[in-house]
Amino acid sequence: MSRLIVVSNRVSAPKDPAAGSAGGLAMALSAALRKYDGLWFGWSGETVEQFTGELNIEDRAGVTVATVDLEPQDVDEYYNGYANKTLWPLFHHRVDLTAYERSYGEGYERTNRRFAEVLQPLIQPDDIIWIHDYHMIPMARDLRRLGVKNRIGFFLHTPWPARQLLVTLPHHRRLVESMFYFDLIGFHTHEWLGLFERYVEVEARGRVSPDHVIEAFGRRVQCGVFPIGIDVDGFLAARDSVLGGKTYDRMAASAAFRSMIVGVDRLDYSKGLEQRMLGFEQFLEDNPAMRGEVFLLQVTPISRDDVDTYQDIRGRLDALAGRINGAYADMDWQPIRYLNRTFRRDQLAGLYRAAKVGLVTPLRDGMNLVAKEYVAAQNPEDPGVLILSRFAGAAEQMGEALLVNPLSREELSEAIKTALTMPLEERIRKWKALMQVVRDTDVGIWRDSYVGALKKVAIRADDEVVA
Ligand code: ADQ
Repeated sequence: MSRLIVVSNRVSAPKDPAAGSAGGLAMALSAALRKYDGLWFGWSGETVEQFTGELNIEDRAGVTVATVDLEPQDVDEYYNGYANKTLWPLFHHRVDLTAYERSYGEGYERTNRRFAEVLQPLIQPDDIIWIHDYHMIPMARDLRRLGVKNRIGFFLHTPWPARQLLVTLPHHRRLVESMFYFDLIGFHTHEWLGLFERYVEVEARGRVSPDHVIEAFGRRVQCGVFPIGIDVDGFLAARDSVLGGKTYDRMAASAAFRSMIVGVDRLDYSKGLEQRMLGFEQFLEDNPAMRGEVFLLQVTPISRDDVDTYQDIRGRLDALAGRINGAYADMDWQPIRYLNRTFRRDQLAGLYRAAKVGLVTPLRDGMNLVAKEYVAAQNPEDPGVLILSRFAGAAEQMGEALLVNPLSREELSEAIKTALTMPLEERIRKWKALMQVVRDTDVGIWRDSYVGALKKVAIRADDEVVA
């Protein structure tokens, strides 16, 4: 039987799955891998003075993980640099925040080569390799150069950017060309796949077939859409656990006759947190009679704090929450409860369940799992309402949510009012449709359909292209 080797920058299989971790990729992959015979390979998160390529192998909650330490320079240039300061903002349409440093690109390529060199001896002939996310785009090319003939797939967890933005990246063609060493490239949505195809057609004069075989740079690659989701049964079990129930009761008591709106996001500029707070402020301004009756619980763990843009936005959010609370709070009511911490999965599920509204308003997001978690946690007899940014990948499937433009504070204000006053029958009708989507895109379905497609790819990246 072939093994599945999953590769991602950070290997974050939690020691206790119920504890969870604040990151969509980590949650999805640890749920997906628990059922597979295989290996998860990536960076340990640690540094050593000089790179040795020595592997640390251990078992974490049933998942075998193999990690390697990196040099501080790799971490600066590859991880904090090219991945987090260049590709992340660029792929989230933030050219204004994108760093175009040559040394970052060089560090990125060097570190990917190092990963490939360490992984290659672990690969057995029947293994299939599944590489994740923007940190690892060139790695298939590096593995092929080392003679690896196995099936290698890639999945992008972020959006793919519009061509007009991607061309601002020096060496953008080199980056895209390296993707043609994979056998299968997966995206969350048709929109991201369409943007990738458009880039290839215009910039590389490539050809796209109706079944998404893309031919360019003298090579061919199969592409496809595989929308990620959550571990639905696991999440329902977390909601119905003792701690899930206790958290629900505690929040219901604390909300006492007030409606809770919940937001749960890593502290990241792509999540639209400032715009969300401003939209909520607009709602308070527009609806004086509802002040005192509603509050926003915004749970936002600190993320990527080594990168200065993240420190900047953290400062701005602290100030904004403080200003809105200062302006609107009363002696027994505060409009925004802003928390920089993580919660266990069961607590999170209880929080979602107690909230009348889930406010998920990223400015750009590959998918967004919080939208799906919020829906899954609802009480079917009296469900809350999901407000969802039209710019999240999830909006392509979750059209029954209240879709908003997160940049418009007026739209946000109106959507909050609509959600809070929505009749029960309409809430139930919308929730049922959304819950069906959540079930149809369960993380197990995502994993099996991707791996199944990778095993079946007919035209291999190594096949010669006939002109
Ligand atoms: P993220 O940008 O991390 O993921 P998202 O999909 O919303 O975004 O996943 C976040 C995960 O972290 C959720 O499972 C959430 O419950 C958890 N989380 C957030 N805050 C938390 C807290 N305070 N305590 C505990 N858990 C918390 C990236 C892409 C997304 C894509 C995923 C998966 O940016 O677009 O959906 O990968 O592909």
